[in-house]
Amino acid sequence: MSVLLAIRSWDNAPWIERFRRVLPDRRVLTPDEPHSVDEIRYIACWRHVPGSLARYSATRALFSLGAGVDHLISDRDLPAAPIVRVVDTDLTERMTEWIVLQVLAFHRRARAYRERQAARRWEDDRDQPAAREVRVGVMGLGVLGGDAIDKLKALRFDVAGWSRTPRDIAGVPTFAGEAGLAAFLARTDILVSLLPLTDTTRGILNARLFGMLAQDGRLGGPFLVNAGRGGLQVEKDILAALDSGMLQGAALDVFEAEPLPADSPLWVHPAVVVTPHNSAISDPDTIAGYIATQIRALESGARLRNIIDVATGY
Ligand code: NDP
Ligand code: OXD
Repeated sequence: MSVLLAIRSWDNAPWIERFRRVLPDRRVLTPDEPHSVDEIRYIACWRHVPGSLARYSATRALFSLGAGVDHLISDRDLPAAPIVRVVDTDLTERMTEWIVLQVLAFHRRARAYRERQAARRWEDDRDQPAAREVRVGVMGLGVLGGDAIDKLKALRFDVAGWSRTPRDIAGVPTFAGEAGLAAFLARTDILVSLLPLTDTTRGILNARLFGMLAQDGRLGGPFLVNAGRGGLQVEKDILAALDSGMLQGAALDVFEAEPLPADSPLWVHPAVVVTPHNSAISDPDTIAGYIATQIRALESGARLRNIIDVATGY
């Protein structure tokens, strides 16, 4: 009944310590510790080495240590076990903080005021619109998109949402699928992406899509906020759209290649905000507790929660 922690690109130590604390009755180990393949019943992973998990055929559940599972299901060679993702209030609220921060910064022209301050220029914008005059479009109406919408609505932004299948959200216009995309984009001044990376969403944030965003809004042109995945965005298209004025600014937490290469022009573009994929970190305390609860529930006969659908990819 051992638990394998297959983690790359994050520090292992806090995870091992937390998992051992919440599951004191079993072995918690990393792939490089001596173990037998048959003792592993659960695997918790973040960007594991592709192909390295297939041999654990006694696995009862594969847990992603994040909300996204693209890092897991891009590996076609996994043990046949359900894949469970993180759904956690702590993670959700962290994400909403980041989204609200970026939306407010674009709405309240943070960049312009930083530049004016640097030049000691006392100049205000009498045409600052109110939040209710600014249209925010959220792509992805799942756990994260839903919470972001609630908080943006509380600030009185004019919010709409887009998802794969039709969703009803009280007081929010919603659009679905390819058929609803154009109408959704045409009423969007700040586009917020909280989509998962799947075969269908890869590269969706591209020149064609930027060209469909509203150009008649109170902010003088559209902005992009992406915290979904870097694979959703075409970075050369973002840069070209910023340079041509098709986009006014972009706040990006995720990138085609991570860490963002030192020579990426995104680092120095004045209209781009870069954060290092930390808009919503996975907190070892809460996530180890969440996974331990799931393991205990499964072993006492209950069903796992938050299993992803491999067919849709999220
Ligand atoms: P959910 O699975 O709860 O929601 C996904 C949403 O995306 C759903 O509304 C779904 O539509 C929609 N969607 C999926 N495919 C499409 C499509 N082809 N067209 C339109 N809409 C689509 O995910 P979460 O909200 O929990 O998380 C979203 C993503 O955020 C994660 O997959 C991850 O990549 C990213 N993330 C990033 C973090 C970071 O630190 N930067 C941290 C955590 C997550 P429908 O409602 O119809 O199913
Ligand atoms: C996640 C992430 O998917 O941190 O949770 O990106």
